[in-house]
Amino acid sequence: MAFQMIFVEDGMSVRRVARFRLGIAFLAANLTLCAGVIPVLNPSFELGAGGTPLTNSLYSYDTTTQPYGWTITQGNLEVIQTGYAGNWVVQAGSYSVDMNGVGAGNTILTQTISGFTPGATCMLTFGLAANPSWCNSPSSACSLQVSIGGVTQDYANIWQSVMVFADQTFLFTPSASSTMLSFTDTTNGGGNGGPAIDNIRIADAPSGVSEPASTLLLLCGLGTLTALAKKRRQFV
Ligand SMILES: [Ca+2]
Repeated sequence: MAFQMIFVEDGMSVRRVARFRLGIAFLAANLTLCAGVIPVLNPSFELGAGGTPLTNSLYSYDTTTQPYGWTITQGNLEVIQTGYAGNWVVQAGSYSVDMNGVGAGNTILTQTISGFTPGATCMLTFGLAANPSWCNSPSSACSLQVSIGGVTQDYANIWQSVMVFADQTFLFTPSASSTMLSFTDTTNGGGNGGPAIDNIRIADAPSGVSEPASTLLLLCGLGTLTALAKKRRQFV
């Protein structure tokens, strides 16, 4: 309110005050953080149904046993221990997920994540690799689609002759306190192996990282403030 009064006293019009308030609103919206670390159940796929420790297991959408905290809504997947077949690795713990179990393809793995501040920008981080027995050349590359908080990211040309996980990240701004996280194997052709995931994390975005839409809004806010500051100097 103090800023508004100063500008009005300097001869600012009601329209300019409104624009200034809009700029402040844009800035406030884009400075809102994700409320720290958002908990993900069984984020590293170390637990089976009921929270018990895993063994190498095939999980399907139509079985009652699902990885703890997660729901397979289509197809099937495998939770695989490091060292399996002599070439399987993990990013954290002892297990990671092969998004294609046996032949089905297009497996969808979901978890409803809660604890968000609506409108706050968060960052999803996950380890991504390829099953080196199946996705091991450009012609047999696999693909994955990841969705959360209204943002969908596609990862194509996933292939590795030697399996190694690498972090993938993207920003999203949920509009509600809970939102669905989903991983979909979008590889064509089925097979018995696909993209691999592990170590799912959700937290505040590091400072200096902005999603494109937020950046645009932030620039609009800054542009409005800059223009008004110039106008104000003219009145002083
Ligand atoms: Ca793991």
